[in-house]
Amino acid sequence: MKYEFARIEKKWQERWEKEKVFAASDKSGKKKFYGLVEFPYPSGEGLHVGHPRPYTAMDIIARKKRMLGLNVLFPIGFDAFGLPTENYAIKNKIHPAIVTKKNIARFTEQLKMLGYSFDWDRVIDTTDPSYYKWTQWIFLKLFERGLAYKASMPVNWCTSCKCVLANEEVVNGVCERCGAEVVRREKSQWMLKITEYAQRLIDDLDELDFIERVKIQQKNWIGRSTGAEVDFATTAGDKLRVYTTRPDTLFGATYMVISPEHEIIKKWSPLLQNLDEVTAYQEAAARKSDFERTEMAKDKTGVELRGVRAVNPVTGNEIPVFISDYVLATYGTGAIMAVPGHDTRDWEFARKFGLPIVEVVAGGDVEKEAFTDCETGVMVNSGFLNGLSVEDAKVKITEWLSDKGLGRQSVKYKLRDWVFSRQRYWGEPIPIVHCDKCGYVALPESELPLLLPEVENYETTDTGESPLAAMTDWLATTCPKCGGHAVRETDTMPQWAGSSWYFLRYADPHNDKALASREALDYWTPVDWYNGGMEHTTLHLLYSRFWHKFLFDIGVVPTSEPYMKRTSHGMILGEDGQKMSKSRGNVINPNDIVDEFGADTLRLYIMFIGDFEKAAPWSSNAVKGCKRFLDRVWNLSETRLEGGEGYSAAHERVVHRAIKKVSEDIENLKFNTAIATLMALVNDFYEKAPSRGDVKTLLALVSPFAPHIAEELWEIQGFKGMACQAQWPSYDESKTIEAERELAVQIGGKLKGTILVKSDAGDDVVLEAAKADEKIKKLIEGKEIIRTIVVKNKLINLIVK
Ligand code: ANZ
Ligand code: ZN
Repeated sequence: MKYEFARIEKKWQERWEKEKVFAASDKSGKKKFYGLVEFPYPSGEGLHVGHPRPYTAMDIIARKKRMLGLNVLFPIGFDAFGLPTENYAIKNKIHPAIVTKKNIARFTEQLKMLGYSFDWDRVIDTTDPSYYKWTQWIFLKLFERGLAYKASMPVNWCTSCKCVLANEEVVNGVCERCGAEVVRREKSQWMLKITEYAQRLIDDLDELDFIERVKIQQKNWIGRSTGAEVDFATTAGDKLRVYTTRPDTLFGATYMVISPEHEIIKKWSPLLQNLDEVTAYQEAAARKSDFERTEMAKDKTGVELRGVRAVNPVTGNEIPVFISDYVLATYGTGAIMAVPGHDTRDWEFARKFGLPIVEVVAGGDVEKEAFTDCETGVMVNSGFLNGLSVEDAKVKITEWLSDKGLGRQSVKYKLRDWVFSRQRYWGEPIPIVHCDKCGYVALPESELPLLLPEVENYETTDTGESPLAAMTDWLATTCPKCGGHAVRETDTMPQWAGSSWYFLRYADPHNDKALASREALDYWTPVDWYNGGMEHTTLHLLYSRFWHKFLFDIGVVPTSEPYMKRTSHGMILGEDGQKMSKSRGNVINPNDIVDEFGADTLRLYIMFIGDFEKAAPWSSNAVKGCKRFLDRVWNLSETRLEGGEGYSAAHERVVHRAIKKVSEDIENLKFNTAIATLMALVNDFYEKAPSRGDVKTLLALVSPFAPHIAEELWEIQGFKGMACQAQWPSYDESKTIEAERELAVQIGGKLKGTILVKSDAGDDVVLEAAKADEKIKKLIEGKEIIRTIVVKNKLINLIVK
């Protein structure tokens, strides 16, 4: 019979679903395993070939854990609020809820087509009111504890989406989503105080099994630095406070720079002789993004605030104060002491404006460039700090400053509070009203979910307000506190809201009394293994760690961290090695592959494509190779073999070795070498016929990768139950070891013969065996062995004189 993948795949998908084979059991004495993948955004394009890589990987892991006897939770859902759906709805005049429904149905069908062992009874949809009720509930808790607040501040404004973006959503100065230019705008926004958790978000990484690059990226993003705040007196009377990581260089501070937005400028304006010039510069800076102001700015610009001067507290010198856009309003104190001798930006600025450059750490040539690599240097031109190391000077100057009340040690973070409101329709309404008398007031919990009202027009207004702002009926309400007139909040939550806690809902998805019962959370959380994209490291992954810590603090969840382990996969590129995109015409549609070769081939190929953690180009040829492998597995066992279920003597060692290798490779995400091992095993079986027991093990090992064909052959062979419910094969370490090995013997690096020794034999044993070999004995007769080099299990090289 032929390998009829289409029939077989449909047959087993239906049986798995009907018999609820992959339902996670809430009442189980077994040890649990919670494997998580990032739930998809159900776009109109359907599943693309990037999705199956992480999904198949975790499916393999989940299937293996089940076979190892664990109670596995492997859920899926849909992260369905957001712009693409809204934009589609606007263009086609269809309600986004209808678009979402349709897209989810298509995604579901595609995911089922790939045979994933998801628990389909636990599917969640972030746009379902029974789900977003709890997203709103968490927001209310944050508001209650002062961690959600409204503030007017300069925000990133995408000129095309007409929407505020979080810092994390601005990549290289453009909108992460649409690529349009991002400018600064002053707007009143809901903010979440993620900064309050900055230190814990760093510290707790230590206990987690996250891949190193994720930890590093999160730490860098949070950006902790230690330094000092220093107060400079000014001729205007007010003090100007700076933040510096190099207080030791204070003697070299020859001018100061404040950000164009600094509030002191307004206060000083009556004193300024060049106010027009200053104002013009402020306006120009406002139009630039942070990225343009820092990363891109090759040429330093700025304007001196003429009429005010500052005083360096250690030298007593009067120094000029500038505004320049290389100093950001949102970091430190928005003001710096400029040390051109040791900071490159300051050096460039000083050169351009003809300001003095003083060397305060010896070792460089500050006439040529800033000497920045000076952390191990010795202080010069620095009065009472002269002769000290940089390290000691930092301590001494900080003490000196605090004694005089001029400064103090300080820790700063690059992380900013999370801009949490969006002026869009398709998101969770923020459950807050504004009352003239009471200010911002939370809706009572009993009014949740606050449903998104029907609107006629989903488009953001040109003034940048949400379409909800045009819904006069919906807007007007009464204040829950005083009963007076109040107005609803019209902004909605960002796309990251629903995904910040979704993994908790899977534990208990139908609960209408709580986001999940404590009992279910105690059993299922934390997530044991979470695989997802590197692009989410400083977005979703950080946000959800923050929310989880908050929920831990208010006693809702049992642990302070949501995920024990985090791994990440590389991207799948087009056949041309470029990123897949419609415009390049190099997109592979998973449905086409499944139609032509079957889901098992697609799964196998996508795991065989290369190192899981690295990007890999698609190869149509290699897809065919994977199909051929499955054909060979089929042909080997499509008719029932004779005999029992024991291993044959002929294959015992290779079978044990294969079990060991595949078992370990799956845990280490080395799917490609696991598959190569299976291929080699099948080759062995073609050389020497396998027993029925050998085939049983092969099918069990194949089953997580290509589950449908494994089930069908399992059934044909008459093994008990289903392959996916079989016990994962175990191996005997001693049987994986080769009894003897052939080693090369070299003399002076030239091959002279071979010897047989026990596998993994020690160097002494190998040397004795080489010396005892007849041929070698003759060759070294009368010579002295001055050195021996043994490469374990490979060769021995004798150096003789
Ligand atoms: C004097 C100095 C001397 C500095 C020196 C550096 C080197 P990190 O390490 O990233 O925290 N800075 C402070 N606030 C700033 C702002 N709002 N915009 C732009 N730059 C700002 O950076 C801290 C250093 O960046 C601070 O230390 C300050 O320059 C600058 F040899 O002060 B330093
Ligand atoms: Zn009120």
